[in-house]
Amino acid sequence: MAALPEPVIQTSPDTMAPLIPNSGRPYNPVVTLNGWTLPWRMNQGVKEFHLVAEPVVREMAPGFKAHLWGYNGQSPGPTIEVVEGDRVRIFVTNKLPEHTSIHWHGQRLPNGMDGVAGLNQPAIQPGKTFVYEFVARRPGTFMYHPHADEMTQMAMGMMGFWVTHPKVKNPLIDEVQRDFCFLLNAFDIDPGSYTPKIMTMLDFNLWSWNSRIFPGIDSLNVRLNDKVRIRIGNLTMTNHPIHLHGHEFLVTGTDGGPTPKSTRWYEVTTDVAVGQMRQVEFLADEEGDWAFHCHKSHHTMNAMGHNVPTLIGVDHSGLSKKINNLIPDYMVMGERGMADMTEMEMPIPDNTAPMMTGEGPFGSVEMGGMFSVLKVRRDQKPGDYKDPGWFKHPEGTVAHEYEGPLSEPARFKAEGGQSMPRAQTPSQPTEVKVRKPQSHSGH
Ligand SMILES: [Cu+2]
Repeated sequence: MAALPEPVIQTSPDTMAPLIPNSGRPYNPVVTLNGWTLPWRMNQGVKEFHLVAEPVVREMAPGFKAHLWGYNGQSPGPTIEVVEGDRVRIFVTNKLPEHTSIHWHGQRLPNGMDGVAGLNQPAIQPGKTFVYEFVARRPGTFMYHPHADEMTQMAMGMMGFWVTHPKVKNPLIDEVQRDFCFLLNAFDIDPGSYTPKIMTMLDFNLWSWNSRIFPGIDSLNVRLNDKVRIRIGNLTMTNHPIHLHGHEFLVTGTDGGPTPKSTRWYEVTTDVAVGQMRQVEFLADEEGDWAFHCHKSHHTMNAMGHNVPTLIGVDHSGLSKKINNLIPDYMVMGERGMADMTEMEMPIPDNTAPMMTGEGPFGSVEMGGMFSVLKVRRDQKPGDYKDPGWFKHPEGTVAHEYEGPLSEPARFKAEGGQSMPRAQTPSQPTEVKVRKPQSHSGH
């Protein structure tokens, strides 16, 4: 064991400052959202890292902790940053109760280093340490994750990010002032419990970025007119259309490396499919607090019961009172929409994140899950990643209530009945099935 580099353990879910390389080739380091970069040691020209696969406690949001599996104290594991051409040696110690392995997703490497247990190597048994060694041959955005009992180990949070910086100036890789990265991951943890349900295939209830959920995801803080790169890897079981407000970006890289310039066009949403990586770049030239989130609206919610009928527009006044005589705790949901739920402040089980929350400068943001904020500030210092607080809007630039007179809307006079002739046959009576509200634990 004397030859092993001592593992570095992280106990905090905070976004750590970029790790400026103090040995090896220089590069402009990334910032891992609610994460960190693994330090290394140089051993005769080889960059040596030590990953420890182990059970961890991850704070997914303030007040909500999950019992996950990860690396070096956290889920996801630390980001590994190297330079194109670096020879890399990674020691992997297994402190899990079952065997594991690590697959270096996207890398060019000798077949025996690819990490598929059974196919490329024997699995790493509990208590054992394996060594992987290869040259980081191409620059780009990568991930790592187990390739042994994969369903369990990924559902438990085992994964990490990998960035290979270019060795020399690459015509397809621009220099940027801010370079962020995070993984998309998802968990199914019942309200009030701590451990993910590993058999879940699709119906996850926690949609996270680096095992954090809004309002637990740190904001991306940049200086006005910074060139910004965001690298995203998807290790969930569904796709995520990632959407940025207030700016247009280019997809400058995928799993395969930098995209040719002829393939780039501006957009504000990019879909990241399962197992994919995307790199987006933009000029942060609009000051403000810009929402940045997955556009699937159920992915910006936290744990909730989904199997509830829609009651928007249904007048159930008086109904709860009648039912309350029979069931004292009965509550009707969402007569005007679901927003009421944020204000209801009903008691929730211990260790449960509220379904939609996050206090903004104008009230509740009514979000959860895969949501964060890009904060663009004139006075943010170069290289400073501190949260500048909420944006102070210049006078007269905030949407506000209109207080003038309201005129009657002019409706189109001949609405309907023109192009579609009425049915000649009398309509048949319709049969309606009434679904009774089902009971759900915790609601
Ligand atoms: Cu999503």
